[in-house]
Amino acid sequence: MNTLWKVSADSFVNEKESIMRMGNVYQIANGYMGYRGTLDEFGPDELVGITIAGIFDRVGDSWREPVNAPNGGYTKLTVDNNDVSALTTSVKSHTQNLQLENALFNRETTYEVAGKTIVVNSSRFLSADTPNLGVIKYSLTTDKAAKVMINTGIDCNIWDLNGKHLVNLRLENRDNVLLVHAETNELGKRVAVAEMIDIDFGKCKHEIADNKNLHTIELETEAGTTYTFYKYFAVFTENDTVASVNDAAIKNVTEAKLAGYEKCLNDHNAQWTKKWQYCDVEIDGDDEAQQALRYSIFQLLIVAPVNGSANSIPARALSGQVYKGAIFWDTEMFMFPFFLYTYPEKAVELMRYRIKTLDGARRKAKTEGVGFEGAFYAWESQDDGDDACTYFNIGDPNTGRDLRTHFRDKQVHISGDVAIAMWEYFKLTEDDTLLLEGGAEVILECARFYFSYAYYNTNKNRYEILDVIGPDEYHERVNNNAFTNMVAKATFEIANKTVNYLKHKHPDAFKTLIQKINISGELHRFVEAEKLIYIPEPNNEGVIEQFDAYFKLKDTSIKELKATMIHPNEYLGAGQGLAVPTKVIKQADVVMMLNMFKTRYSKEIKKVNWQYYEPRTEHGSSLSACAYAMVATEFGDLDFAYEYFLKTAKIDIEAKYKVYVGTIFMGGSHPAANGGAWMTAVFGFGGVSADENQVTINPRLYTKWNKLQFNLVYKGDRFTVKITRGAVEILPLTMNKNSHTFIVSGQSVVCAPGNVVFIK
Ligand code: IFM
Repeated sequence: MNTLWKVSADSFVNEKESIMRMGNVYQIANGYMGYRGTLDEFGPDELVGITIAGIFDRVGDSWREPVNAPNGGYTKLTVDNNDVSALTTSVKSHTQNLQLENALFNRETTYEVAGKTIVVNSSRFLSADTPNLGVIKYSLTTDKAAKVMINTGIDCNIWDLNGKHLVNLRLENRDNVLLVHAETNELGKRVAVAEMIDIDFGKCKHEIADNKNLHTIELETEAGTTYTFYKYFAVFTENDTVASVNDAAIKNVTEAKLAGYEKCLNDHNAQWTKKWQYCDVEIDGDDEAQQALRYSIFQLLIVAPVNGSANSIPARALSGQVYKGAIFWDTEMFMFPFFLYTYPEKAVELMRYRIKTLDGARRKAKTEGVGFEGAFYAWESQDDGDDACTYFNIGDPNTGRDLRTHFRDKQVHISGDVAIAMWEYFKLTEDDTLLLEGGAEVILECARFYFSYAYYNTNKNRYEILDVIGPDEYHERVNNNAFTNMVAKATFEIANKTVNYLKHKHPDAFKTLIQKINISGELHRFVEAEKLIYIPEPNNEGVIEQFDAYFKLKDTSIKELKATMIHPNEYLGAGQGLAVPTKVIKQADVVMMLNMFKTRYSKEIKKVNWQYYEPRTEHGSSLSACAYAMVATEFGDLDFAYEYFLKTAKIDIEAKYKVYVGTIFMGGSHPAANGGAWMTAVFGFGGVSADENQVTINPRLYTKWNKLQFNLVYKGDRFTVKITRGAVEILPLTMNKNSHTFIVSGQSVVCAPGNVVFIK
């Protein structure tokens, strides 16, 4: 297997921290659920987690979080009455790898048990073809005859951060299909896991022990013979549109077993072939960048929502319950562009999720602060759109007290982020069904929210947005954050465009919509606000002030600031944080704005602001590096861009990230940074941008790279773009429906279906 298509380890480190990080690196997922990269015999203490997308639960006053399913992938052996586990048995060798081409996790462990050598192999995948299904091939070989007992089935000891989420667990055996079914604690939603094995050796019994529903297989092994069996497990919840989750799970595993391992794997592989055809990016001349970027893309592909689910992608993907499984602006601003430009059928689900949760956003607007109009999306959004973010969202490790944070009530840019993504989808796909399905309503409600939040400064004849948090979360309750004001302006602009579009193209739908939300008397306000909203402009040196009076803050270096920390996990923001009185910022803020609104700012302004803010940015959020990388490509410092590109691209493959903020555990994967890696490659080094008229490519190939090749979808048609030094080749698919204009380094070309275009 090509090393650029896999990640691998050749030892097992028996330490909690390592097991936790490996669980993230080697996770597999299929949009429906994620399965952490843990070993077959592991349990909750090793953070085994099968996290189900889109189903949440709350226990007592603890945080609401996604539900982890009972582990249908569990298998443990005893050899001559000795338990065999990488945790307790002598491990002679261990290798594991994750195949990126098809999301297959493999492990091989050789143990020494009572003078005998036993080799365990297993491969697992979560079907990309049948989302509820997981499949495992498990083999064992002993070097001498041995008495082996295999315990395999469903482990109901579940790792939860704030659980126990499943109540009334019932463990059954229905004609050799093991079934565990239960209800969620809060809403009583039904969850079922079924498991079946395909085994042709040993004596098989059913047993319930230690909260596990098991097949126990006794076997006298022959020296050197390999014994292989297959496991099929299925997870269903009440969110699946099935009459009975139990019956659906049983049916699913029964059919899978009948089809057999090879067929299940082939169907799964076929889906993966398609995913990579749509989404791969090739970098020639730089294996490190290639592998990290491909791994980042892989991370996005495994968590792309199941078609028709209207689910979105949490900030820690499906790597566990961290960050409450919540959806942040990370999705729209950092992940969505990847899907929009490569896999729009997934981008549309992300947007449907925001339509589905619009009522939650309306509830939040009404109840937050003095009460607002329109849609104020949840900072941490779960299934119903209500905000999972608490008012005291971070614990102080010095005092043990919870800190008042204003992420929930003041990070108002979230609504505009949603509106912008919604419009981008329409712009680049020309598909207006999403607007008609509720997307237009989302946009208008977001504009309505900003209008009700904005303050009209009569002296200055301008609208201002006061008392907010911008992307830099270390400075709370600031006025006129440049980023937020720009996002609000863009929202008004988009709302005005939406109105004009619907009025002309879909007058009936327009009428129905404005009646439904009773907004006709307010539309003129959006036109006025678009014009009159205050946008902080560059000062004489060209620097844009991040918010009112930012320039008056103390200029301390990050090093100096950090030297005064009492605790390594201490949070630098909130009320008393060390960064609050200083210019030290957590993450890209003005630079994020320059990246989002590229065409509004010159190269010089980008450079000046990058240089001003970069030394003051802690990059304390994984969202920061890619913004700095992309803006650096814009003003031509490709070495800086590359440095930040590697930071964002390697975050999850290297897994060296911090896992605590304050007292909060947040060890999981970083799909926003993964999306940032793709954006830096394609938008940054590839110089790609698109609007309703054309695709623009201004290549900025990094010195080390010989070729950058990627795939794009534009208005439903697909293209491969190859950038080499001094040349660009565009390959439109033969099955494309239309010709499209590309502007390559200022040269306009028409790309007709099947006609390769070469530009020197
Ligand atoms: O959305 C981000 C935020 O910008 C910084 N803190 C972490 C959140 C989730 O990734």
